[in-house]
Amino acid sequence: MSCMPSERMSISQIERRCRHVEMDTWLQATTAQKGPNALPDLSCAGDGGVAARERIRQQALALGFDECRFTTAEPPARADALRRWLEAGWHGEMHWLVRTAEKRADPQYVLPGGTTIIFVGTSYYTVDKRTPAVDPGVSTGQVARYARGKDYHAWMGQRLKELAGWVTSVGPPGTRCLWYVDTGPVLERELAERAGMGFVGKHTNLVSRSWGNWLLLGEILTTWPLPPDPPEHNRCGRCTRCLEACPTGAIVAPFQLDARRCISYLTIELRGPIPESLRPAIGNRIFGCDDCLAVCPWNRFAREGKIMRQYAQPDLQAPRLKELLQMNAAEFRSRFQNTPLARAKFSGFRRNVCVALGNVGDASCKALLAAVASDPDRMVAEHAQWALRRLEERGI
Ligand code: B12
Ligand code: SF4
Repeated sequence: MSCMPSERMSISQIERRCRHVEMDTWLQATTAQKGPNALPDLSCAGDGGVAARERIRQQALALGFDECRFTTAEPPARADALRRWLEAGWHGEMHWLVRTAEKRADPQYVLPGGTTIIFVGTSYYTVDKRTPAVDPGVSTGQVARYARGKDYHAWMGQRLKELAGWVTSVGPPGTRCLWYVDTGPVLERELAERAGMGFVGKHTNLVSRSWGNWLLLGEILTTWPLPPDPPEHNRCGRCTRCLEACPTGAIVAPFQLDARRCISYLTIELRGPIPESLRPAIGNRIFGCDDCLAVCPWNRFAREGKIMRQYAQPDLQAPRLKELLQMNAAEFRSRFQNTPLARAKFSGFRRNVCVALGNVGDASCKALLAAVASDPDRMVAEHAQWALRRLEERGI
């Protein structure tokens, strides 16, 4: 019988199936001692924890993650870079990064007594494969690839929670675990590099030699001491493609991103008006941006992941801008509430759509923009007015 559990199996189903695998003699031995319903005993670390680490990795991959790697819970060596980044004000209005800076600089503040960080990665490469069928005359918007589907915080989080529960139950007595997908006070990219998942590229994202630039990260901090995997190191060489590709010049130097210029920040995190000088460069990007990731030569190794496809939403491949601006608040909620797009909120999302319509729209957008130009939401109204001026500048 194969030990390739399907993605929808629960931990106990995976256990039941794996228990029958001939090759997994170690697991057979533990279950034989403890009876058919017992969890394997991973707590004895006579081998320095190597077998336990490999069993956890196997479990993570069985749950659908594409990567699982381990590092210690020691502080990130480049935590000073975060402090300098915050001092320079490059975080813009993301004040929560200031509030959690101390924790980000040392995982001990997050999980006292933590010894190990288990990183998981999911490739989101799949969703970009289909070419959307759109009428040539219709203006469409671009949504960042990671966001063209159901919210990864939910579906990665559900699996990570399950993995963390299992690790807690099979670890030494008293094992504690904390799991996060994106939202934890953890310098994920640097620590994932230390776990050997990939390297921090000049655009500041983690680049994998197996998956390219399209990995989403999550992690479990645990008190269970497990041996770390070997770290990765930077492999950019002389390449500077990502710095040159950024439409707004946000990557001001290698490894230095001024988030206030980054289209991802401007269209997702920023709550107020988008600085006028940056609006033309945003083009038709209505949520996030992939330009620095897409040009990276390491994408030749990009591969489809195991789970993202089932969460893809084809209607986010090339959504029609006019339709988006016609939605009311309730329609916005019902269409996007389980997708990352909800983060921009109704007001921010309409602001983004106005900018895109100004940049790529045609004459047929004018009446709609004129109506929105007197919207009760003053920020949205101002962006619609800007879009009308921009259309004029473009000779429309
Ligand atoms: C805040 C945030 C943002 C902000 C700021 C981005 C940034 N670069 O910091 C904004 C909104 C702009 C953003 C955008 C995006 N984000 Co974001 N974001 C985060 C978040 C929540 C915190 C990041 C953080 O701590 N920033 C502070 C800065 C200082 O940290 P840093 O850049 O990692 O700093 C390190 C490097 O600069 C490095 N460094 C400094 N000097 C040097 C020198 C050398 C030689 C080297 C090697 C390294 C190095 O050391 C620093 C400290 O470790 C993380 C989740 C998390 N908890 O980590 C997700 C996260 C980084 N985001 C993610 C994604 C997917 C994106 C986008 C691709 C989304 C999109 N398509 O629009 C873009 C990418 C833009 C970009 N080029 O970074 C993923 C990245 C996955 C990956 N493979 O790397 C993360 C990890 C979320 C997740 N769990 O998957 N994001
Ligand atoms: S595009 Fe080039 S410089 Fe940028 S992360 Fe990829 S390899 Fe490094």
